[in-house]
Amino acid sequence: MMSDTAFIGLGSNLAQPAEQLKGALRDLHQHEKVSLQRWSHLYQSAPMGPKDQPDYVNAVCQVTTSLRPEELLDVLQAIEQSHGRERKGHKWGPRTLDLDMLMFNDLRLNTERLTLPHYGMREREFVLVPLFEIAPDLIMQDGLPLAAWIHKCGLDGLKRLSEKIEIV
Ligand code: A4P
Ligand code: MG
Repeated sequence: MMSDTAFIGLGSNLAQPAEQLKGALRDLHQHEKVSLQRWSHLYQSAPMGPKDQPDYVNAVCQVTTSLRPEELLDVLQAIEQSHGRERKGHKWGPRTLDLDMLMFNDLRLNTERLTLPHYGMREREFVLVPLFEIAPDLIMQDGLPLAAWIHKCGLDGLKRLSEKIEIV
C-alpha cells in the first residue's frame, strides 16, 4: 500500500539541469514502491550561497510510497549517485542533482541522517513556490498555510521556465 505522502525538492546546476531533473522524475516514476503523483514546472534562480557557480533549476514533486522515510532517503541518494553526484564536502557547492525530502506526511524527525521537515524550506523561494504550484492548500508545521510562508519569504528573481516535464 502506497499510503504515505512525501514531497521532494529537486535541484541541479550542472550538466544540463533540466535534463537531470527530468531523469530524476522518471527514476522516481519507475520505482516500484514510489508512485509519482504531481510535479511542478521548472524554476530557474541565482545560486543561494556561493555566487561563483551556475544558476540552479529547481522543481518539487509529490509522491506516495510504501517505503519508510529512511528507505525513501536511500532511494533519493541512489538516484543522486546514478546522476553522477559528487559529494565534495563543500557546503552549497554546485551539483548535478540534489534531492531533498521536504516532508513525509506530517512527520517530525531529527536523526543523524534525516531531518523532517527539511531544515531549509522556510527561506527558500525555489522550494516554496513550486510546492505551492502542486499543493496550494498545504499547512506547514507551524500551523500557517504555505501561502503565508511564501509571503514572508519574498520572490526575488525566481523565473518559471515555460517547459513542463512530461513523464511517459
Ligand atoms: N539529510 C537530513 N535531512 C534530510 C532531508 N530531509 N532530505 C541529510 C535529504 N537529506 C537529508 O545532504 C547531506 C545530508 O543531509 C545527507 O547525507 C542526508 O543524510 P547532501 O545532499 O549530501 O548535502 P547538500 O545537499 O550539499 O547539503 P545541503 O545543506 O542539504 O545543501 P542544500 O541545502 O540542499 O543546498 N541555490 C538555488 N537557487 N537552488 C538550489 O537548489 N541548492 C543548494 C544546496 C545551494 N544553493 C542553491 C540550491
Ligand atoms: Mg541535499
